[in-house]
Amino acid sequence: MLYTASMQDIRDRKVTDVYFTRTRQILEQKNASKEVVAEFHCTSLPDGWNWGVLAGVEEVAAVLEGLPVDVYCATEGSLFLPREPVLRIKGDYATFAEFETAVLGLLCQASGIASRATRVRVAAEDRTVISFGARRAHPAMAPTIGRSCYIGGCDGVAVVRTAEMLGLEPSGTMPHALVLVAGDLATALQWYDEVIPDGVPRVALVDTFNDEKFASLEAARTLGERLDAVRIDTPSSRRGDWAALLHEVRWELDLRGYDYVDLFLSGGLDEYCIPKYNEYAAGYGVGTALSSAPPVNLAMDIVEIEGEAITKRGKLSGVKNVAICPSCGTRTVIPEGRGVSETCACGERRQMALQPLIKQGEIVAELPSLEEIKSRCRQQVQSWIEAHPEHVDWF
Ligand code: PCP
Repeated sequence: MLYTASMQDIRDRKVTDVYFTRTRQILEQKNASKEVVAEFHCTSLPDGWNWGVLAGVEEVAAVLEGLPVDVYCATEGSLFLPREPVLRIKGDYATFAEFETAVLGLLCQASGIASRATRVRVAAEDRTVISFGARRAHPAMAPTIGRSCYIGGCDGVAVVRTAEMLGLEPSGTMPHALVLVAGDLATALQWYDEVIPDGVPRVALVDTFNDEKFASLEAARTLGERLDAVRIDTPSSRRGDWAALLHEVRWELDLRGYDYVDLFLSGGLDEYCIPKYNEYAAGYGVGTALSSAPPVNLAMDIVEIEGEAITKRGKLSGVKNVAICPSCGTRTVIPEGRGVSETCACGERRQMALQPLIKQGEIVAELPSLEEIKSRCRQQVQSWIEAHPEHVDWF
């Protein structure tokens, strides 16, 4: 069996920290539950990140649907900053207390992966990025991890079931195992070309037995114009000056007329090292950096009880929203319903980030498609870094 919790387990309030169960029991027995508003936000982002991207909203909606609560939420794929609320739940506390663990788990992990994927995307510029990270996480998590990677900017995912759920074609090259079992690269490549349907790119893995330069030339001679790319996954023990090796491979391929053969890189890649290879690479396979991205440490805090603004030490009380100017991009956390001007200093009408998602258990928002979410993410990150180029500060 797999040690995974089902949707039913979550809906049955079993995926909860037990102190919430006990709190609900106490409040029910004492007939003391109250109408509260709880907000989700983080006070900082992991690893010095300068922006976050919200993911996991569709799953949160599925978990909270049917509860007697109202939920406001930023649209999935939206950029957010520390201290900005991204989600708000209003209702009788006892009715939703036990969902805090699950809702945070969904948002924190998915947003961490999506946010890291945006950084990888920025680093890779317009090169292809494929999510290779399923092998670093529990297999039951592969689809949600792949979805977050895709939202954040990956062009494809390697796992078959993930691609199926997202409506994509899975992307992949060939494993070292095929070259090893075939006995040599040329045989593996010929078999691949014979068996795998046209339309699937022919990408030769060139680091199994021999030097990448000579193996790349062998691959190009073997498949000629049918070869799309070589994948260079040099073991870390042999990397040395990897950029110099890539330069050499590119040079030798070009010299012999194989300039149409792209270089696709994988193995230990992240947003910090990718810029060093952009001069040579047409694409990257990124695994651990994405699937094991740090979670965004969102917290759920009560900010209002029975209509009165109240919260714990270190937090701001009262219901809030984020007023964003679509023209100048200014973002301001404002107290909601306190008559704060809807007009930005630039004269444009500001838009509120948090919008109704669920009203008394019914999903009232039209959930955006995956492509809409991805495109929102791309546009918002692009606008943000155009306005704040100093936020791309890691390379
Ligand atoms: C790739 C590469 C990395 C895997 C993918 C994920 O594996 O070697 O180890 O990348 P990461 O380092 O970013 O997590 P393959 O080369 O396909 O593995 P195999 O040896 O099975 O062929």
